[in-house]
Amino acid sequence: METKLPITPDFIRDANAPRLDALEEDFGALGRQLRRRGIDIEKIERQVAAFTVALPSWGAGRGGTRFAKFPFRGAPTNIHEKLQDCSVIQQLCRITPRVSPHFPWDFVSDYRALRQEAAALGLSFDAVNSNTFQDQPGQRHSYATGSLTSTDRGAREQAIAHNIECINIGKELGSSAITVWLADGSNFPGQQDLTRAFDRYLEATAQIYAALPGNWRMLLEHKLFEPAFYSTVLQDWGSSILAAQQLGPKAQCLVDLGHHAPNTNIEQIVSRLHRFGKLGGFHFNDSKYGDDDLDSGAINPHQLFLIFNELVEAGLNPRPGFDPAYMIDQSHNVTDPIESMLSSAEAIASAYAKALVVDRAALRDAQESNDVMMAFQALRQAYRTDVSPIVARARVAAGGAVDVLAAYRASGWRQEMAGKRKPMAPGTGIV
Ligand code: LRH
Ligand code: MN
Repeated sequence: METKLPITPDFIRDANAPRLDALEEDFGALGRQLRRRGIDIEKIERQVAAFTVALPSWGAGRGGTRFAKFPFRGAPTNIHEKLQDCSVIQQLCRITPRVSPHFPWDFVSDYRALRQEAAALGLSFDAVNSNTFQDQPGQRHSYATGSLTSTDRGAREQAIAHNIECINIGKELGSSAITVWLADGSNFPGQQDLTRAFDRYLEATAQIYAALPGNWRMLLEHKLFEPAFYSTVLQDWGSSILAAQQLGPKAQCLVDLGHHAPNTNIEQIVSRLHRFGKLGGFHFNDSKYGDDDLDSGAINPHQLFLIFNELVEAGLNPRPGFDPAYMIDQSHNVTDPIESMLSSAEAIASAYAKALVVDRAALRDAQESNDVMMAFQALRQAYRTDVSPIVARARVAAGGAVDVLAAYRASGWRQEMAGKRKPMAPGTGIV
């Protein structure tokens, strides 16, 4: 297969050349610091090099809110252009080799061709996302009062059929999971019977579950509120794990970091879901108030570290089916989406690397002996460790850039696309 990568490897090599000595110096210094702590930096670098996170196709475009969405020049407006931009991100950071598509936003006529197109750009496809939270032109049954949980049988069957269509598309794309997030819920007390709505959810998802190929997973994505503002059918991890246990082993829970009440202890939810073998994956982002879909690690990098601390513990104590799908899910309303996803991938890999340098023996001893301060300090020492030389060196070894943002800006990619791509239309909403 002829590869046509957006940025030439020579460009990246030339961009790196003046930065390599400093990187080696910083890596060496960190290596000596970690060796004093009994930690082998090469081992950490190998683990970081093996880490990957998927990009959301919808994150490559301009995001917006109900109030407005502000176009920018060179924005991608279809899946082909979004794959090009995702390839730029992968070329520079080397930890985002997969794209999670969303349907019908990414509908095309030939999915085999799309799979080959992605492969030529160094990309493959992660979990597919269904969409029964918007009505499409000419749609027979509206989702205004629900989709899989609607009291209208026609709407339920239409939503089930759409999810099965997404699975069939995913099979052609080489995916092995479907993420199901529902907007279904109510805005008024009494509007919906809370129990019957959940029963309809279980019935409808069971039909989607039955259509899953042997090796596929169904990732249930809970969310506390929005667009429903009184009750959401799958509102939290409790409802999600009950549904996943009822559905069967192929059903697991997906944790979108923005889908919880402020100050929720999300790392504890991660530990609970893992304990019962239902930790299926993540939508990484950050938030200060609601489902703000801000860049990962931009608001609360400590929470991201604590989540990866639980994931490292989970990796040391695996349960059946422990293979979380790591994906980003963000809305880029004011930044260049490529820069935001480069910055987010760095933040996510850094949180993982910090969790890998936790002195687990010291932590365990302090926990068992209730030495509260030393237990906290075992995590804090790792959190304040600047692991960026490890993340950068692993990236360069894989053909990426030392300084991803500097390399991206020097590439002139966005300006080049501004000259080639049709302008995006102003509007509102997430895509
Ligand atoms: C819902 C959600 C879901 C996606 C959508 C784009 O808030 O997190 O994962 O389908 O954003
Ligand atoms: Mn999400």
